[in-house]
Amino acid sequence: FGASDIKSVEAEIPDEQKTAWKKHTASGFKNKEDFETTLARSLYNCDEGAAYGGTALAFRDRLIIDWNKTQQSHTFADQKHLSLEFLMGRALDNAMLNVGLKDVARDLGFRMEDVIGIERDAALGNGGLGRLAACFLDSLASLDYPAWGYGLRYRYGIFKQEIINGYQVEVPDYWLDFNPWEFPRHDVTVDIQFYGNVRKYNDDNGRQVSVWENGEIVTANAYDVPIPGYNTPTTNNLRLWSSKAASGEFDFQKFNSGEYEQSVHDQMRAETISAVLYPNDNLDRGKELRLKQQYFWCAASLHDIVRRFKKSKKAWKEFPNQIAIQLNDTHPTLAIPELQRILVDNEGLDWDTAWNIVVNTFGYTNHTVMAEALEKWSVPLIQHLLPRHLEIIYEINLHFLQYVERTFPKDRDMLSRVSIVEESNPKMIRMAFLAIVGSHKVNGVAELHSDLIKTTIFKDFVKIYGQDKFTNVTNGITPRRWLHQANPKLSELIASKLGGYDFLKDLTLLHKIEAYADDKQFRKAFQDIKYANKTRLANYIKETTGVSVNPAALFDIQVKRIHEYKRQQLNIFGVIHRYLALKAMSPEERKKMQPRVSIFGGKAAPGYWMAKCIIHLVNEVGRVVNNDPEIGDALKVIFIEDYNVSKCEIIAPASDISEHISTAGTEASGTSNMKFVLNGGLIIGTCDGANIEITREIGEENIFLFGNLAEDVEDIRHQHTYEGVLIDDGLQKVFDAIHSGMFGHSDEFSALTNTVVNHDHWLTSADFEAYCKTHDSIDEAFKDQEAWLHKTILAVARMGFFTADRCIEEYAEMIWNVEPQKLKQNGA
Ligand code: GL7
Repeated sequence: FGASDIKSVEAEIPDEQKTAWKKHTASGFKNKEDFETTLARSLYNCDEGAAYGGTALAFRDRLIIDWNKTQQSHTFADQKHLSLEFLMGRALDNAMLNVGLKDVARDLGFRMEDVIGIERDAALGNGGLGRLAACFLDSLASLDYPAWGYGLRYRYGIFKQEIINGYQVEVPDYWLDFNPWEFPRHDVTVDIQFYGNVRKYNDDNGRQVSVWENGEIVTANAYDVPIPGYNTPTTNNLRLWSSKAASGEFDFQKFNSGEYEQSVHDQMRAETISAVLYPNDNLDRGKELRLKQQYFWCAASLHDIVRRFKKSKKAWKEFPNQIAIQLNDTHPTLAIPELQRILVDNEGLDWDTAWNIVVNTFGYTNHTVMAEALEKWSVPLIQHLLPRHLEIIYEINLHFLQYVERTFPKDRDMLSRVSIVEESNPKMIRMAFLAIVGSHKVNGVAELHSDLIKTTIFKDFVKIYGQDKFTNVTNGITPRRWLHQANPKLSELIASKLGGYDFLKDLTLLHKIEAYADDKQFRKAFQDIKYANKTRLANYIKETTGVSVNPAALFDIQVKRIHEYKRQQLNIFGVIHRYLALKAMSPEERKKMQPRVSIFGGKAAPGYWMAKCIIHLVNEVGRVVNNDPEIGDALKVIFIEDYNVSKCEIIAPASDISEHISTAGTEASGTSNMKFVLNGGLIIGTCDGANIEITREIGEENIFLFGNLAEDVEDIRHQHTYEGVLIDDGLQKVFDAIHSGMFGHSDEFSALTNTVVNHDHWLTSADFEAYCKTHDSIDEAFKDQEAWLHKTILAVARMGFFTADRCIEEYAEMIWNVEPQKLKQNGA
């Protein structure tokens, strides 16, 4: 093709594509060669895969120019976001929308949805925590903040979920075979050390010097991913590290001495570090390889940051003014002793000067109060893997405890309560405590959560450091992906009333659509869009599960990681309760009931037995209910396989009701609650996480809250322990049905029912009645479609607060002390 005459090739191109090509060539590509190299083949033999590849490469090239300009202009002063997870989803659609050329691409002659649908999700995260990091990158770039994300380039992201015979089966997610969005930086490598020993000596000035020596070296290779801002040339960078065996003398020696096999083995061992994302959400499992991942990534990132800082030739005391590092949960906490090590051991700063720099550089975001998710590492493991870091952690702890002792001389227990080193057997390092001590600010992710950390797990630290060190930044979502991209028709409708798309950068402008809540034409359009989105999901459900669902039914959706605290079990028990009630009715009575589709989706961690039982029960209930001829459209139960970011883009716009029903006090914030409301769905929820602020913003008449309050949960658990669990009557009927074998062999579900009967730690029984009653009132409310529509419009109009842009502005002002840096139009 490359050498042939354009005329002869044109003859083979289908007409519609030819016109598109011509138009596109005129508007984008400079000449035939430019076109060929970008698309890497001609349009005439283009299938959807090739169309995706070509379009992605074309847009990638567009991004590179702005990316380079941005990186040139943001030389030294930046924020750095250390996150083990970036749940990015697909890039092409987002790149097209942010760059503003989606319409050009549409002309290429393919259905854009099909081309976009070819792309694999970049699924380098588990759930909300990883997706939050991705939303923040979008906001940072869109608001012109100079910022980098640093993460790991996992070869395998979160596993793909298949449902086989109603059970979850995990399949590896090898997503890298074609990834046009990453650029290997062969010149950016860092050697990372593990194991070895610490040698001490006194230098000429009598100062003790520590040298970490011997051990094993693994090389970190940088891969960069451009992050385009919306409607701005600012294009930031996400740097992901990949592990490789260190090349150099050591390997050569082995190779030359005939140990070829051994050198291959070393290679594999090294590559294992960045091979796989740990699939646990809100659970800590202390595995050595995970600690290796953490250090590998922290050390590579800090080396990179320090290297760039040193180029500026500024004094070390300037470091915290130039650089802010935000720790996404405790996973990057080793960055604290690592920076202290660099400053003291490598750069020769004295301890206190170095420590001052460290503390002023870091901020720590806590994302959970649940004990099982709080990271601890055993002292012997750290001693073995990172001997110098353990010394530094002990020294940090010593200085800290001396300060505590001076300040609270009478509180004898205080020292053991707040010590970074837990005096257990084996001793454990409490990473959250290390993160607090090593940061100048600590924040929670919703008001209730930020209050809870101050009154429970970090109570003593508030006494020690004062209130000011602790703050709140309520989570948010990017409206570019979660409104404009996922729900283009709604975005367009809003734009038509607000006179353009400014609201995508200032979401508070949404409040202006409140004026249209009673506007006939607007209401009709809004309702039609919801119906179309539900139809799209119904089609997807039909294609993937074979079950037909009626788009006119009430769509009730709970999609998120499967976890006992998120209480999908409460939901499915409620569904069974509804099914039993329907079965007990006469056909006439049944006809009067509000038809419902209960939709579930989410992955269980592979080792989380109870979560897998829940998935199995949902699928078995679906099998029975969906095939019950008496029930028909009155109730359908769907489990959507392999829930991920791109599926959420189809699901979030299609709900009437979504469920955010965690045991009060356990869900730090939740972010899908925001996505669903922003897309015109109401929510049923507990008084937990961001639900509380959503209620405040949208009005309590527009949300369905139920259940015990966080402040009462401990007392109820205490009661359960000492007086036993009282099983709700309705729930007892559900259990009886399960035990009767209605949904398959009841042994399969005994763990699920027994845990409620024995402890009810998650208050499933305690909240069951209120939950079912609230669903009844939802049915009632949904019958009045006019009033329902009014509620949903008001709710959308009032969601402005939940943009991730607001979060970034709060972090920038309260924690990083930075300002945006707009690129000049000429890129200078
Ligand atoms: C989480 C919280 O569980 C979730 O409520 C919150 O919205 C999210 C982002 O702040 O962080 N904490 C956590 O450990 N995971 C979360 O998703 C995995």
